Amino acid sequence: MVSTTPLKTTKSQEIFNAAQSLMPGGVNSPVRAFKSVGGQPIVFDRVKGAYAWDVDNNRYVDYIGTWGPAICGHAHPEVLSALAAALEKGTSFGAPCALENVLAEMVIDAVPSIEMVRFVNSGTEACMAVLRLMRAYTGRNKIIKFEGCYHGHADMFLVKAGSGVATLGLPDSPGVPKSTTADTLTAPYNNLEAVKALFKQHPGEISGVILEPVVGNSGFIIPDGGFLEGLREITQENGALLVFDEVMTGFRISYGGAQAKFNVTPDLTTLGKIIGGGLPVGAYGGRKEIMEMVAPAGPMYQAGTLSGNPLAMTAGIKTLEILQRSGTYEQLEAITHKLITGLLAVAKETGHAACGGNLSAMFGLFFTEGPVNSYDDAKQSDLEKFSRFHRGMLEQGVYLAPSQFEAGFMSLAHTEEDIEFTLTAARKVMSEL
Ligand code: KE4
Repeated sequence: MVSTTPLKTTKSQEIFNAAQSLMPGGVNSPVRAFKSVGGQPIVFDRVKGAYAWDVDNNRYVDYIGTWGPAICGHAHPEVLSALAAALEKGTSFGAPCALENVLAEMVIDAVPSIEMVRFVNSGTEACMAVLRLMRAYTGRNKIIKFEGCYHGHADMFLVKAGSGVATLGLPDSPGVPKSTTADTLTAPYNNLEAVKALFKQHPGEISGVILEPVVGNSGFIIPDGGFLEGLREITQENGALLVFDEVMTGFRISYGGAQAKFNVTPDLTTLGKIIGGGLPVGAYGGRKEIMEMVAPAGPMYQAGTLSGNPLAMTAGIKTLEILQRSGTYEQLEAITHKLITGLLAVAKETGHAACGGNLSAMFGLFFTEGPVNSYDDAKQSDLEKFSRFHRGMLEQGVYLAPSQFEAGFMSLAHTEEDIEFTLTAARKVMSEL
């Protein structure tokens, strides 16, 4: 049923207003403040399966899934009961525990590039550490990242994606000294020539290339045929490392991540989100000879109080066990494809230029003819229309990422009825856009 009355969000507004004086922007992560789509964010009370309820008891079909971890559905009963049992033994040890071995073996078995892994507490931490490892292993300082790719909020990655083919990094944020980003080079995504030019300009200085093998942070952008293979060749030719940041794509694009899907094996990989099953976890891993540089096996220092804690390990183990079950990724591909093709059909029906797609349980939509192959293309799409679409869908009980420069996340809990509900809402909203 498509609702016609505006949402009652009194309690959300009260709580969010009070939060303004307590936390910067009233949030603990900027995207949650809805700045790029406008309007008041809703305050969650609880989540279950494919749904979220706000503090005014409005229900939403949730396509964010806490930004990826909830691929099995929110508050999965098997994950919750495993956590309840683990809680009896305490929340954190700060000492080795067998659960770390279990999750490490699962990750090593699943991800082609990973022979050894280190757990940390967020994707940002994983990317910070992998950058230090790239430099420690090669003895070189420069890195190449791509415009529109996000690797967490560590200084070296907060680089203004400059115009032109290749840009020496300019900090994106105050508080980041130019010296910190001077070694961060950027190139447009899907542009191998730009990468070759950088290696030509800086012979022997570039430690490696880091990228989202499928981009979720410029909106949803897939690699052109040959792009990932080309990066593999160029890095090998230049004695540099290839690093896939699979914090978002790991165990989502396939059980082995984007690297398994595209059959391109990087030297190092970062993970997060899904491997923590909703609790704080990140990880970095790769070839043993590289990973053995990490303390205390080697000289490269990295540490963390809560790294490998039993609760996060438990939630991650149970989540991967569920994902290992047969038919999982076929189900995710089928239902996500049904959603995105439905949304594109509704856009066409209601006269809006739109493009988009999915890879397994990750999807995206832009209001433009497309195709969208880079961050520059994404920025040309109709951002204002996206904001109105987002607000309209929220009013209809559908919770989409509050920024055009994010991706959508499907779960095993979403049903055909949820897709029909979403498409009915989209038809109403798009016909009024
Ligand atoms: P965290 O530090 O947020 O766990 O991970 C950083 C990170 C690293 N690499 C990739 C490819 C990522 O997508 C992320 C984090 N993703 C965002 C969503 N675009 C997290 C949501 C947020 O910032 O609140």
